[in-house]
Amino acid sequence: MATPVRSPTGSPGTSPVVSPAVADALAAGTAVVALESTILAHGLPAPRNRAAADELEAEVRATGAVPATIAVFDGVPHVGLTAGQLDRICSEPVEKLSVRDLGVAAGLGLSGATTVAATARLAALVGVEVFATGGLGGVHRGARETWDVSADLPALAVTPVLTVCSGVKSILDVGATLEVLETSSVPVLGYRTDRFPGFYRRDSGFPVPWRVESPDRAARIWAAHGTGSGMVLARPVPEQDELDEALHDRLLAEGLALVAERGITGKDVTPALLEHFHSASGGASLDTNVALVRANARLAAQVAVALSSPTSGTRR
Ligand code: PSU
Ligand code: MN
Repeated sequence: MATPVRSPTGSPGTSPVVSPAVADALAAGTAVVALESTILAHGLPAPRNRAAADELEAEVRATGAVPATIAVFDGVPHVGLTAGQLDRICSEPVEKLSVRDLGVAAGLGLSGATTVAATARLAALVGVEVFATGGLGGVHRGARETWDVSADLPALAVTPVLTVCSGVKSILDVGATLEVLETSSVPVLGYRTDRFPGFYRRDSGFPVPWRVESPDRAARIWAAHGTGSGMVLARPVPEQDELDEALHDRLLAEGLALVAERGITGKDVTPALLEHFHSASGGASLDTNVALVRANARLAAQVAVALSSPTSGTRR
């Protein structure tokens, strides 16, 4: 087992292994996009998750950037995975690792998928600035009693990474999540929208603080941000892939009731709700989910390319 070291950002853990393709790109100043693995291991069912893993990387490559999917194997974080490592994440029962779990995984030699929080942390550690995912974790409904607030929020507050996502799921308290992002000095930009996206739906019911029209503009804002906190670029699901509103509302009510009934808590809440959406919608939510992450991977790659372009003047 590798020797645990203190990372420069103060998190206990083990130095990440960077794949040759990602290391070359970073050395050359080529665009790199980090991709999350919890959506693969705990957000999408097999075998669709494995196909999605390839589709996401292909979207990034087709846009001219290098994909860096991130996960932990035998205690060691890896940035940029082999096909065999993607197979493991998508088929083996692996842990769900947030930032606090990285040191535990190192010490116990565990393998796991990384959440938004842990993926962003590891990306920042090796110098990857742009990250694509589906939805952020946030403040859960009923958090006033349960205190269930995703570690994604405090991580974005202190991690200099631009996260491209489709907002947050309506399984969360969207208003409270936006308030915490504001408190955390994390700017939230809507991509060609004035409404904060609600993952399966294009409009969560809340406005987005700022709007941008192009990847280049998002890259400029990111280059100027520079406070040490992260930034969120929220892209709504493509119109043709949006989940039907009535179906969405029914699945949400059922899912929330099911979690309460079964007494599901902690890190099992989000996967349980997602699983209910997928099984009870006959796969419709799955199509929506994959479509939005693919679109986010493409947009993230466009922003990363704009950042690394020698003529754009946006690279820090
Ligand atoms: N939101 C989604 N799909 C997901 C997740 C969030 O729409 O798969 C995953 C992400 O990895 C996120 C994590 O970081 O769930 C948040 O989990 P929790 O709520 O336990 O912090
Ligand atoms: Mn939680």
